[in-house]
Amino acid sequence: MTDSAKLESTMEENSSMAEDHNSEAEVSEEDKGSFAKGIAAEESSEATSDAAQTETEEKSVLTNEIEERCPVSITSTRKDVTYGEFTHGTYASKTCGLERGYSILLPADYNTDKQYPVLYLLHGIFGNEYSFSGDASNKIKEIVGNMAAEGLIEETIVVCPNMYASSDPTQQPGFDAESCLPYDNFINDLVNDLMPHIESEYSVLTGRENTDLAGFSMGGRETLFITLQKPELFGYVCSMSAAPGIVATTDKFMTHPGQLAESEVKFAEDAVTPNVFILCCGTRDSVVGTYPKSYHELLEANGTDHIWYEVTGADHDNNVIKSGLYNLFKQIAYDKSQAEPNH
Ligand code: FER
Repeated sequence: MTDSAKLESTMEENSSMAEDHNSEAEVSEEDKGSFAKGIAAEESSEATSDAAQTETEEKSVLTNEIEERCPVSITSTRKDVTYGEFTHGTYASKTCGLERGYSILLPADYNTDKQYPVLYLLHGIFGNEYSFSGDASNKIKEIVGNMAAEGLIEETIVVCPNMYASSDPTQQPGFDAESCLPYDNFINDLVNDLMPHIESEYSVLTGRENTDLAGFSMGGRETLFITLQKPELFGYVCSMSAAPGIVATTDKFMTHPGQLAESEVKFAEDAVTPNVFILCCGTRDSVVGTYPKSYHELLEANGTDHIWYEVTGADHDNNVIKSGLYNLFKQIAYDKSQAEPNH
């Protein structure tokens, strides 16, 4: 049985638990891997044709239209593009009182004479700083590299932290309220420890116009939470397949006390807010279901501007990650082109 099949069968078994509010879902070690980086997606639409790898392929058109699927031309390995590689670093987290790790994707020609925008990218539950860097099928390197090579976006540094910000190195994530607290604490670690570290150690552009935030599932939930709490820090945001728990609810895994009241799921009146704030999810998400849509509805009811879209047919998987990152970068490209007509 593949990881994906096992996760699906876990989902089926657990669906009977929807009404049993006291049950805690049991998840095997293998399934934990699937949560962290998404269920392995069918890559049929990804079949790399030679045509997609030539320079004659169609270039992306700069519009602000959302495209449900990331084009194959953007996820392809192109002969004429040199891609960055992930490396690993650590920082002193005052928040946790620990040295903590992150993966970082620097552009292939990273050069301290230049300064680069930064995307902070947050993993799913049971993940760590290797969840994205260890999964080549999410095509992060290709999406960033190809869109920069096309001149759509600046070459961008991608930082993948360990989002489990516990001061107890033995604490483990799980489907209960206490085990989730370190995820909710990540906002402090990010803002007070990791961002200052990245800004001092690497040649980066600072400020909201140059700072992006995205995350998948548990990372999508914290992306939403962090953005609502600190909207002035991030110019461009994408919350993908966000997990439940922003507001109080009980799903098939656990009872969530809620990070915010429903009336708080909005930006403060006078807040400086992101230029682009995207929420998305697959229409066939077997893990978080319609929770992302419910966040969209809550934001809408509370008058908070955002873009909401669904990826038709996608599950809790890399199709959504590829789509979300592509559309985030596409919106950045469009927004920058409007702000700087000569760019
Ligand atoms: C939950 C459902 C889904 C939950 C977390 C998830 C903490 C996260 C899934 C993932 O990150 O893939 O009830 O509670």
